[in-house]
Amino acid sequence: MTLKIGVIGTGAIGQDHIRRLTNTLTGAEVVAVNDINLDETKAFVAREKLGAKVYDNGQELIRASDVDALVVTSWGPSHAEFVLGSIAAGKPVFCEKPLATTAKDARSIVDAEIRHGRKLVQVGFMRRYDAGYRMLKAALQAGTIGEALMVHCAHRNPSVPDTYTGDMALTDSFVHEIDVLRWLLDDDYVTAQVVNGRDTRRAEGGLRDPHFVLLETRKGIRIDVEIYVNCQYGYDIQCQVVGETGIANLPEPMSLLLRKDASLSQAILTDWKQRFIASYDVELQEWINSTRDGEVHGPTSWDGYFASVTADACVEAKRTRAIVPISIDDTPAFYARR
Ligand code: NAI
Ligand code: NAD
Ligand code: ISE
Repeated sequence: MTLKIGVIGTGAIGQDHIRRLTNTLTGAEVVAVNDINLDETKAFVAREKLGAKVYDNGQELIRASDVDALVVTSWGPSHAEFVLGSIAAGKPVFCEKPLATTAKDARSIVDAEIRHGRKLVQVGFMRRYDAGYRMLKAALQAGTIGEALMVHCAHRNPSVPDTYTGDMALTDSFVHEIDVLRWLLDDDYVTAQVVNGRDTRRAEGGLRDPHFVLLETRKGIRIDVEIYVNCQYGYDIQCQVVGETGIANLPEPMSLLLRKDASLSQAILTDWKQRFIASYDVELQEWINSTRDGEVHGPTSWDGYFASVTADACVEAKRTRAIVPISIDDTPAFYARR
């Protein structure tokens, strides 16, 4: 059976996901699309020669009888409304990160899903599907470097658009580290601290940039993450785990090592779309397959809620300059890790 998908939000990643669902992956067909920017959606559907029907209302698209499952790739603040709509319709939904822009909204999704009684939500934390992060996790599980003690990370974007404002470094970018490190270390966070240094002159509209975040886990592991979203030189994701008997680094993306013009050089990517291109494919193919089999298995709405609680704690830590506790209920049995 082909999974008939409705996509809400046809911006940067929405268009990318529609292309991969249509041209790269198997078992799915995009039959419906919606975006508040209707003209651009219609132009995109025509440009790509898609057979999808354009809806002028997201909730109407969710309820459409020929839509089996939803992909939500609209602006973050609109995610909660569409995920809740999908749960109310009893339809599986893949929602791009963040699940919601406040912990309160994320919690309402968790509660609605539990009331519904079956897992319907998967959150777009695609780094869990990245071959490099999977190698790191396998090494930790095999005890290759003993127990993890500290983790040093960097999340660098060359620049960000005007729509990137306020605390999005924490709620929109850092949220990837929040999820992937929790998965990597099989641990939860207990405190957060945020430090701002000297701001780059490239940061506009009152943005603070860069940030340092310090997290402490239940097991006592210390994590530091630099988030620098106007670094200019490239899109660069670093992760180094310091263990008792060695150090493991996230592999660099493959690229030619050049000896030329009296230089030894290696290109650095500049676009997040390229850096995790393979992970998005694996993530969405697994989502299609598990949805067709009856239950989604990827990052859950509980993972999305945990990420929102942690991001909210980081925003408070930034504002107060204090070490902020991260407290959350135990994982409900409904979301027990497989
Ligand atoms: P974008 O701004 O290019 O696209 C968002 C689209 O959503 C726009 O076309 C906008 O018109 C539409 N939209 C906003 N509110 C809507 C609503 N209420 N109903 C229907 N359409 C609505 O943004 P981008 O970069 O594509 O990001 C979209 C989402 O994907 C965000 O949640 C972002 O955090 C996430 N994302 C995830 C990435 C990843 O690596 N997993 C990478 C980039 C974005
Ligand atoms: P974007 O701004 O390019 O696209 C967002 C789209 O949503 C726009 O087309 C906008 O018109 C539409 N939109 C906004 N509100 C809407 C609404 N209420 N109803 C329908 N459409 C609406 O943004 P983007 O870069 O594509 O990001 C979209 C989402 O994807 C964000 O949540 C972002 O965090 C996430 N994202 C994830 C990754 C990742 O690596 N997983 C990368 C980029 C973006
Ligand atoms: C964007 O929304 C993403 O999700 C990218 O993966 C991230 O690196 C970037 O900082 C976000 O704005």
